[in-house]
Amino acid sequence: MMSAATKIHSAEQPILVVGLGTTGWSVVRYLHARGEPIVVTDTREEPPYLDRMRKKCPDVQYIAHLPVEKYKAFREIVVSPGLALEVDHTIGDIELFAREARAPVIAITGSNGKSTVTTLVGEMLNKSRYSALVGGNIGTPALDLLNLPVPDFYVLELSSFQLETTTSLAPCAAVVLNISPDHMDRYEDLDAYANAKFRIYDKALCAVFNRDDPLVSRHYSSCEGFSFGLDPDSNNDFGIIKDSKGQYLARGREKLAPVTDLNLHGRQNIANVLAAMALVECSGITLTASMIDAALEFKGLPHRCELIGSWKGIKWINDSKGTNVGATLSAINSVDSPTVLIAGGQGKGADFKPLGAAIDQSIKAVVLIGEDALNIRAFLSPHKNVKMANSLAEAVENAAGLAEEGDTILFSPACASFDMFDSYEDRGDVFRKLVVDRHHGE
Ligand code: UMA
Repeated sequence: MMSAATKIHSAEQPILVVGLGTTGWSVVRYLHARGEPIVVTDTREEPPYLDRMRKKCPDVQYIAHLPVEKYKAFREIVVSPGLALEVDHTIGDIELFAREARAPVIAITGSNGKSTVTTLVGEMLNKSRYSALVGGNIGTPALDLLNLPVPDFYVLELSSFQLETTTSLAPCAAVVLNISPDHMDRYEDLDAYANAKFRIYDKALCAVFNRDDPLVSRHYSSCEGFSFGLDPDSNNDFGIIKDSKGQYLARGREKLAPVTDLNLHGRQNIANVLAAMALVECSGITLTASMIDAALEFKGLPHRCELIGSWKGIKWINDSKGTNVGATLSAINSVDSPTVLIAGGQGKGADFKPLGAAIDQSIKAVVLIGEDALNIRAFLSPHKNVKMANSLAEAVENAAGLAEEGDTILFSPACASFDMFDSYEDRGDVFRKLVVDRHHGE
C-alpha cells in the first residue's frame, strides 16, 4: 500500500531546468520542442541565455533563485553540470540524451586528453565509411546532436559532473583515459572524483582502460575489453613496440604506424592516439588504414599544447586548456627545451605540491597570474626565478624577458580561467593574440 506521503508525479507537472548556460539552454529547447511544461531557474543574477529564452520560448516560466525546498513540486529536475546541487534524484542533459539516442555511443572521460580523443575518434570514423557526431563536454551540447540525422555513432566527451547525473547511458565503448586531481573544490577526495568518472563503465558493452594509470587499472584490472599503454602488449591490446629503426604504434606484435609519422607530439598524445584506436575496435568495427591515416594526420586542438610560433629561436605554446595540475604536468613533460612557464588562475582547491616539484625540477623560470598565484608560489623553492604579473599581457612581457634563444615559453595555467576570463578558450585566444601582436612584423 502507498503511504500518504508518497508523491505521484503526473505528466502535467512541469520539469524543472536548473541552470541556463549552454547546457540549460539546450535542455530548454529539447523539452520545449517536445511540448513539455518547463520551469527554469538559475542562481546567477543574469544567466547567459535568459534573453534568448525569453525571445524564443516566451511561454517558459523563469524563476530566479528558486529555493530547493520547492523542487519537490516538479516531475523531474534537470541540473546543469557546473552546479553542485545537494538534491536527490536529479538528472542531467546526458541522461535525457541517453534515453532518446538511436545510435551507439562512444563515451570518453578522463582528467586530461578527453577533447583530443573525442575529436580524434570522430575524425577516424568520419574519414572512413562511418558517420559520427561529436559533442558533450567538448562544447556542443549532446541534446543538440539529436536535431541532426542519426549517425552511425555518437562520440561524447563526458565530465565527471555529467556522469554523476546519468544512469541510462549504455555506451558501446567507454574509456576513462586517466585520473589526476581536478575539481577538488567539488569532491570530497580523489576517490569520489574517480568514482564519478568510473560510472562511464557501469553499462558499457566494451571498456577501454589505461594500463599505465594506477587508479584506472586498479579499478579495471579484470576488465573485458581493450587496454592501451606506452609499453608493448602481449594480449593483442594497444601499445608501443620498438625495433632498431624506431618506435611503432602497435596492436599486440602488429606494427600499425611509426610514432614519428604522428603530427601530434608528446607522450600523452601517443597514449591518446592508442586510446582512440582501442575505442574504435571496442565499438565492434575494424581499425582500417584510412582510420590510422586520419590519426596520423590529426594536428591537435587549439589551446592544447598548440604551437603559436617561433620568434628569435623562442617557441611560444598555448596550453590554456591546462586547467588542472595533471594537464600542466603533461604539458611540461612534453617540452624538451628549457622552459619558461606562465601559470595561475583559479585553483579549484587543487594541491599544488606536485606542480611546485615539477617546476623546481624542470622549469627555468615561472611567471604567475590570477587568484591562486600566491598559493602556487608557496610550493616553489625560494631560489626559483619567479615573477608575479597582474595581467596576462604583463605575464607575456615578463616571460619574453626571461627566455633566451632555444627556450620554450609555455602557457599552461594548471587552473581554471574564470577569475580573469570567460573560459579557457577566451584565455587562450587572448594569449595567442598577445603573442602574435608582440611579434608582428618580425
Ligand atoms: N552556475 C551557477 N548557477 C547556476 C548554474 C550554473 O552559478 O544555476 C555556474 C556554474 O557553477 C559554472 C558556470 O555557471 O561556474 C557554468 O555552468 P553551466 O553548468 O551553466 O555550464 P555550461 O555553460 O552548461 O557548460 C557546460 C560545461 N561546463 C561545466 O561543466 C562547468 C562545458 O564544459 C560544456 O562544454 C557544456 O556544458 C556543454 O556540454 C566546459 C568545462 O569547463 C568546457 N567543463 C569542465 C571540465 O572540462 O573540466 C567540467
